[in-house]
Amino acid sequence: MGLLLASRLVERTFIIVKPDAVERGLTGQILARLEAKGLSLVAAELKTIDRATAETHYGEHAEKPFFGDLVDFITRSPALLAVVEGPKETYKVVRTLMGATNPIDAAPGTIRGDFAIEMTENLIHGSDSPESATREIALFFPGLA
Ligand code: D4T
Repeated sequence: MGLLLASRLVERTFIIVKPDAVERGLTGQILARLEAKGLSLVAAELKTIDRATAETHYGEHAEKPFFGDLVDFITRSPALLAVVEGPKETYKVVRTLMGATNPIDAAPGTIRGDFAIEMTENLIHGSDSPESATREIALFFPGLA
């Protein structure tokens, strides 16, 4: 009974191993960090994101000066789209492993802190809240939502 209840304490979040990471052959290392932490892969697909989906995904940044570059970047070559699962606040676990958005500020030991140096090319996306995770999983993996 206790085990059954514990197994239900799960939360899913959405990640993108971005084109720069796939191009640099870092996909395995990035996924290994998430798995070593205790998160499980629920779904994964390697694909080039189309512009319309990228613009929807990054809609909150539509008015920002970096929006065009961001969409060009995220659609330029295949990315690994994935859903990962863990305990409560899994989105936060992933964000902590990712490190600060700007790799200059990302702490050593984080994915961005160890492998990235430029702002746009920051290797990984992770949903920034459970609500964002629900929205993003529905956008990229409609069959799972
Ligand atoms: P993502 O969404 O890719 O996981 O990144 P974050 O959640 O850590 O950061 P964000 O939404 O603020 O930024 C999205 C994406 O835009 C790039 N970016 C951001 C950029 O190129 N220039 C900028 O000034 C900012 C703020 C990097 C990540």
